Amino acid sequence: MDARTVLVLNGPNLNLLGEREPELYGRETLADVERLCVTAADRHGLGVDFRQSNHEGTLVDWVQEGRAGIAGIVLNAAGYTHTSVALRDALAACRVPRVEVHISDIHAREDFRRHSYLADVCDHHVVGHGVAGYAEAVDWLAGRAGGA
Ligand code: DHK
Repeated sequence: MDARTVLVLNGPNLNLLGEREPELYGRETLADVERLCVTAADRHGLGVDFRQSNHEGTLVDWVQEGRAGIAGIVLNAAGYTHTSVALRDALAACRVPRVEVHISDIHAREDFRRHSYLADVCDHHVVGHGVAGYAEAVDWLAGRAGGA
C-alpha cells in the first residue's frame, strides 16, 4: 500500500452479499462491490486494496496497517459498527481520512443499529445509498487525497 491506495474493509457477513437479505442489501455480490471501488478509484488515479473478514481482530489489524501513508480507509464494519470499541480505538489512532459506509440506512432500522461506535472517529459517512455508497466514499477520499 502507498499514498495512492484506498483500503476498503468489509466486516462480518458481507462475504454473503447478494444472497443475504437481498431486500436490505441488494443482489450485488462483494466481487461486484470491489469492481465498483476499483472503477471509482481508477477515475482518480488511485488503487484499491479490498478485504473482508468476519473477525474483529483481523479488522483491527487491517485498520492499524492502513493508519498512515495511504489515501484513506473505507470501512463497512457491518455488525461490529454497533459493538466494537476495539475498532473505534483503532480508527481513532489513524492519521489518514476514514469513511464509514453502510449499504442500508442504519437509522431507519432496528434501534440497536442506530448507534455507531465508529461514527465520530470517521471523517465522512455514506449511509443507505446501497452498494453505490462505496464508490461515493472512494470519490470523497479522492477529493481529500488530491486525486485527478
Ligand atoms: C451491514 C450489516 O451487516 C449490519 O450489521 C449493519 C450494514 C448495517 C450495512 O447496511 O451495510 O447494521
